[in-house]
Amino acid sequence: MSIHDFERYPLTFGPSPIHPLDRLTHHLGGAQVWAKREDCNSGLAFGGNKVRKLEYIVPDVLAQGADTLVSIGGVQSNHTRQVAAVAAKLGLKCRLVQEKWVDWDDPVSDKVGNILLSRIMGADVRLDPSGFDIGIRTSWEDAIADVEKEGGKPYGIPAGASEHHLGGLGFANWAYEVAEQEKDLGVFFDTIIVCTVTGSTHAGMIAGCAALEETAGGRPRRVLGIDASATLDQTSDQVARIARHTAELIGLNRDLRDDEITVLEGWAGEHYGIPVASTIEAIRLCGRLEGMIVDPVYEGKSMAGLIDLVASREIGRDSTVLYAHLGGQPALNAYSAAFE
Ligand code: 5PA
Repeated sequence: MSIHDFERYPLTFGPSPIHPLDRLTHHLGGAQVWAKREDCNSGLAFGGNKVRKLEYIVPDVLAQGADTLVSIGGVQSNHTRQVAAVAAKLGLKCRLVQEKWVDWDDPVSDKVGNILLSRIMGADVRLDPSGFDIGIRTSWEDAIADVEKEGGKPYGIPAGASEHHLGGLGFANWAYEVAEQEKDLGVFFDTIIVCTVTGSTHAGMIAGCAALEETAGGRPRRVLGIDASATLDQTSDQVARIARHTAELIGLNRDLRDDEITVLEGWAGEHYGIPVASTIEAIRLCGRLEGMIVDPVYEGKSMAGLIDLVASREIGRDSTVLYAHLGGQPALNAYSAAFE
């Protein structure tokens, strides 16, 4: 088995764009920094990393004859917005559990941004007071049971599509896509920076890079996950588990080494979803230097990590770094107070 043996339902425009961040590179005075843009990977409600994961899950949804996608996230979840978009595109219904994962009291948090978009796309959005947890949730299991009781045929997609047996495939394939783009561009990214919360984005990349190295003579590279969950142990465990499972699925003939699974802490702050000073600085810096928008929950934190790692020379001057921009900008609408 290899990644190419899995069915992929097209939801993206094709390979997502890669481009250099010249002014940021110059500002940091170190490694060459590039970005690969999952925030413009699809025409489905602003795209993002979940659209890629869902490309490998939709064939199973269709095979099972489901009529309702059931998923879960925080109130400003990007994931649930992308599930709502995919449901709309497929002509399916969508039930979303939106928990209170973030203690951020912006008065319009549950009205603007992602949740607004999900409502526009026709999802049945249910607010739930439970707090942050990346694991399997009873509220989500209850929603699946409710849809069934109401006579529907639910298809459950867990938080971030991570605890789904096919959840790592989208970003395993991303690694292969990067390798193709490297050939065209004549560059090699020795370091990848990726934001990690529910884990399957980072895990898929790890599995994909390892398989690429093994089967296609790819050069080794570092895939550095930047924790944005503030529950490091749980996220690291989840990344390791999903990476190993995905590696097995795509036919890697060896166990992943622990040193291939790196989740770095230091930029999440104390709470998921709450930006800290380095997050806000990173958001402003990218905006001012590159016109590139990153969000306060995920990408602003991984960008803060990249900035520090390059500035401290932890990522060397001769490195070429790929920043995986995973989307998430709609949530900015609920964070105006952070920029006053
Ligand atoms: C998210 C996740 P993983 O969950 O796969 O680790 O990805 C982290 C991540 N960047 C990074 C953006 C923009 C993201 O949206 N978002 C979740 C959501 O509910 O939106 C799953 C948590």
